[in-house]
Amino acid sequence: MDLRNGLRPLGTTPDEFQRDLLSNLYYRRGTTVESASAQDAYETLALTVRDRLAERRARTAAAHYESNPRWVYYLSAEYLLGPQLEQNLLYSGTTELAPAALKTLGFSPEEVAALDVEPGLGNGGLGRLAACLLDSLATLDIPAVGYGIRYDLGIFKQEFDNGEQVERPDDWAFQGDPWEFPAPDDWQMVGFYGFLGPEGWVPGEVVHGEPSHLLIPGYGTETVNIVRLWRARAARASFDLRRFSAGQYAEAVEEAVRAENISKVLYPDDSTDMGRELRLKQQYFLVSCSLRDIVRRFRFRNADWDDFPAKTVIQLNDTHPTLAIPELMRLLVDEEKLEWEHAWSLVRRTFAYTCHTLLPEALETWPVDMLGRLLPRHLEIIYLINEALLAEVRSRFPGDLDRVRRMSLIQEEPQRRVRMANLAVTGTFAVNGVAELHSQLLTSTTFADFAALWPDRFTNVTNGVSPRRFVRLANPGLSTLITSGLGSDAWLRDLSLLSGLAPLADDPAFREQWRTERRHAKEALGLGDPGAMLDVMIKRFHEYKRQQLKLLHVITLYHRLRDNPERFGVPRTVLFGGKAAPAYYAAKSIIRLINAVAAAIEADPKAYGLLRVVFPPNYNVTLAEKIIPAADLSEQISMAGKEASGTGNMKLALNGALTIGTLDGANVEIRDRVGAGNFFLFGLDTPAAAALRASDYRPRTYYDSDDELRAALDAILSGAFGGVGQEVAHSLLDRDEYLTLADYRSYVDKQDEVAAAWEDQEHWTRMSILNTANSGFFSADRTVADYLSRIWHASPVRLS
Ligand code: KOT
Repeated sequence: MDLRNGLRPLGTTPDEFQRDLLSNLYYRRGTTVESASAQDAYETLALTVRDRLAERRARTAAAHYESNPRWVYYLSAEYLLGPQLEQNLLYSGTTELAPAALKTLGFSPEEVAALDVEPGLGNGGLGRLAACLLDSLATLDIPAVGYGIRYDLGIFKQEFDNGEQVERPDDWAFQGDPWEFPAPDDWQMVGFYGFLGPEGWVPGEVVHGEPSHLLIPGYGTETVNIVRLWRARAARASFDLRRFSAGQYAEAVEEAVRAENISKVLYPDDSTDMGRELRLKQQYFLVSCSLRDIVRRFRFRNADWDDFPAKTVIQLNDTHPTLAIPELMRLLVDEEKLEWEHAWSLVRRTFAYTCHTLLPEALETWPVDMLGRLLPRHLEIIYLINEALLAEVRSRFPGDLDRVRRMSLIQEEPQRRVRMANLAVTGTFAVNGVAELHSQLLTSTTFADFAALWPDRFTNVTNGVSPRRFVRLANPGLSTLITSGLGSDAWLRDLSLLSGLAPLADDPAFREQWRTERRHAKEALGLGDPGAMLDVMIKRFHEYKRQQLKLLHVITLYHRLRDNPERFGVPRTVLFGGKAAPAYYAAKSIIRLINAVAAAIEADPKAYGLLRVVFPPNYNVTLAEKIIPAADLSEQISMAGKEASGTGNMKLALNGALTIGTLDGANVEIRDRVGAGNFFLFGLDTPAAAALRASDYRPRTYYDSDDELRAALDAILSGAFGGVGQEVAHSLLDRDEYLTLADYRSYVDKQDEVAAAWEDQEHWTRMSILNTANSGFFSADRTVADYLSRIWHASPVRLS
């Protein structure tokens, strides 16, 4: 087959690229060189780059059609894709061509790159993981589609007003998104509410889903996959001309507004269950549009439903898309008229579920009343699934009523609610956690009952990150050094090759170069003295992650330098980055207090040149790519047993930061690989933390017995930081849910070891190189390879 359909590929010479850029400026942007704005230049460059990927996309689609492969569909309510321009330049091989071409339009690459707005369609780790997995799926030539929601407003923009977080809307696509291909012809219809009549479900409200897609190119291969994002639109006829003519302008568009609100805004929540009807509507909207699209695609090349599970695997990114299970049952039973048992066997062989949490409060449940009103047929289907589940439990564990109660899809007390995680485990053939420890804890705690019933269903797939985005693009200087050290850039597609750097840790000349590159990255970040240790804690704000522990350490360092500036030791810049959910008041108080402590230290001349706290607002992927290469110390200090995995920990270690951390999430695996001697471990482990939590834990005993801890908390309580943060101190002294005070001494002492290690820069550099060299396992390519061999069982389709 002619995969190019007779099309000539776009040119790869500087002249051809420049000619295409000009042509796009005239014919697609509709302007001229003389009148082009920076925005014109940016959008024209984006189109010129996008065309090169679109050409590969067309050939990918043709090859996929030809081979009728098994497809991986990734369903996720969030994608945190990061800025697109530099990635697409790299992946299309045009990075070198762009600057000269832009110059003919009169613009610098920097001013144009600054206009590339990142689509913030996710909150944090879960959304960024989805983006890294799509990158690796394309890189490994796996036929895959990501499905998500095209929120008009992404994760809010964080500003500080008097140190306090304020949230501003993130109107990311206000100027239009040059990377996006609308596909209005592929619209789907989604029903809500209504009733169950003799003919089945009659929805009371109907909304259209209109898709658009972004290109997901593979690196070092021709494959270009897509992520398809749905936007809610009113069904056409919903404009009420009668009301409009009568002057009721708002009422005339009411229905349209209600429909379009479904994809209006990303819920800015991380690791808690967000129980709101609009959120449930979003979830069903995503699921319903995507499943119909998946079925439509299946039908291109297949006729028999029995082939569906062999051609399709649908990965649920946490429970947010779990309604896909009853929705596919509904399509098969109500619309396709399959027998229930037949349909259930297809469904059960199609879906797999990834769990991303250990926090009980993050396990989604929906009020039965609400779900039944919004989706009456789905609730009925959930009840039927539950009947079969509970029958199986009773027959396997006769008389064990408590087990039946625990495993039921319906929680009865204090309110009847549907347990989405139980539904997800019941309707899938594979359930995975996201790090070894997490997967173990899932089967021993959260899903212990289900693991007893179906032990083979549970597995682990340790998270990973894109080495292209988080090393090559974020840290070009270090990447060049790695390539020269290894003699090849093959590590970008096989990150295990980084192990070849290990012998170079003993080479003083290489260590010198390593330090030079890391210093350049710090200078590029521009946060003052590049000789100071850059100590970073970048992640969403949550009490379990324990930014408050880092803050107590900062206050302790500050007290030490005030008492004894000559003996302070190594200069540090402590950098915090991250957002708190707008309604998470405890986390917002911690942010406020960090800013107050930063201001107090900044205002104290004694601290000058020794200690600085910086907190750049609006931490996002763009900012992460600047901070990570510059970091010396990576703070991964969650209470053991709470962080499912973490992925920032991997990005930082890969770029040569040393970790100070607890034995939590993927920290365990990072330490195993980089070596205990190159990792600063502290704190209670999971069993010890769980035991202390289960006992009569009294945080005040630590306050009473530790002078430095007491001084730090007293400083907050006495108003030393502008009277701010007293509630933070009280919460630690009275409750301390996450054992911050119990781990304080171990943490501060370990930080003293960190400082001592920093004094020996040759040794520190050795450890830094070994962190990079031994972190190749944490490539998302390896993660995808694990998903393939343990869950997806799909094969590559290569072009050429
Ligand atoms: C949010 C709501 C409900 C359930 C889970 C979440 C969630 C979990 N959001 N982000 N996560 C993080 O996912 C990352 C990718 O697996 C992990 O590395 C991280 O530990 C989770 O906290």
